[in-house]
Amino acid sequence: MKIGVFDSGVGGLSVLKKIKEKIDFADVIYYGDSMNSPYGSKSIKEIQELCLNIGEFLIDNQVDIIVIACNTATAAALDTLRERFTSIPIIGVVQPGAAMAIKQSKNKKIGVLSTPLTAKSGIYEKVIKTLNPKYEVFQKGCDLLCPMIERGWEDNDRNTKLLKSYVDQLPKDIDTLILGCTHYPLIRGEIEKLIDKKIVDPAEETAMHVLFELNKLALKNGFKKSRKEKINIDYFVTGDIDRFKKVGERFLGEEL
Ligand code: DGN
Repeated sequence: MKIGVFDSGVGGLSVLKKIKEKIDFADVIYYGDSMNSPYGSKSIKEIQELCLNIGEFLIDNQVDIIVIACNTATAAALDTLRERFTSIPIIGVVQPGAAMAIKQSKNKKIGVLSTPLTAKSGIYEKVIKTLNPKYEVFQKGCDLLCPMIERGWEDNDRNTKLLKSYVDQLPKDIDTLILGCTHYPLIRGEIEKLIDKKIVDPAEETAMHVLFELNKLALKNGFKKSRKEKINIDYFVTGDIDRFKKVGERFLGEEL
């Protein structure tokens, strides 16, 4: 079986990391559209077109499932991809993250840090309120975090102040915070130092959803799920490969 994972660049590697921890019987094609990164500053239409092309590429390469390992791309293009490609399951990171946050939150007040586009789309609020209208959702778009994380986050006063300025714009009484961008797990420790809330990383729950869908497919199609010593991952990158490798290794937590 083969999983297609894509992102605007390296961010999705933090999702791939969790998939690798949970799934040892399927190979992966990872598509990093780093030439067009960041998606956060593009229009919804542009992101949809880029994602449709990537979807076609992955389907041509016979993947059994597609994972949109990017909150921004999920917000802009999940529905578009599901409408166009009806033959395989397509999973975004938002729904799994939202469902996990609902399970975690006791006072029904959830905060989300994300790119400005994800925040503006209101996708977390829409999905959470569809699951349970009693929850309140507060989204903050953080325009500067992605490039800083890619450059390598430096733990200094200036960066802490900036991060704090974003966190402080969320209401004090939320009890759960979603890391609504696949870059943010890399600074989870720094965020935790500033805010004493339950933290939800949608990547973890996304990996569980992928496992669930693959099990369903295996049952339906009679596929054998043979455990592999090491799964095969093919990387396709539209931008600079050396940079992808260098930055991506921090996201994946191992050599690329
Ligand atoms: N990491 C992506 C996300 O989860 O939204 C955003 C990356 C980007 O395009 N800036």
